[in-house]
Amino acid sequence: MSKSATQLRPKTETKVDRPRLHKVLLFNDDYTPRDFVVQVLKAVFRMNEAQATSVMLTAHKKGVCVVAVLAKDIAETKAARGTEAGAARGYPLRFGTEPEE
Ligand code: TYC
Repeated sequence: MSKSATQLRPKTETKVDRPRLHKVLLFNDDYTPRDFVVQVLKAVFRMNEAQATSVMLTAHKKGVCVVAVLAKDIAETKAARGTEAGAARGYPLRFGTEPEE
């Protein structure tokens, strides 16, 4: 009696790690105009005016604010776009990323 194909086939458990999420952080500075920060948040992170204003004010008051929690590559791309948008206008606006938990 031969073993069935199912028994012969090596057991292949596919344990895929869930992609780790990264926080996008917005850092305060003394030079970037508030309105410009709001514009960048709306354009890059698809926030509405109220959301963008709230995030900008939190960064302004506390020094830093979590903008979004995203897959690593998307978080890094959006952080870079935000920082580049500021640099293109001569502002020191800075976004960063860090792994969540
Ligand atoms: N602090 C800036 C100002 O008073 C505004 C600002 C807010 C800049 C948040 C950066 O992440 C920031 N013009």
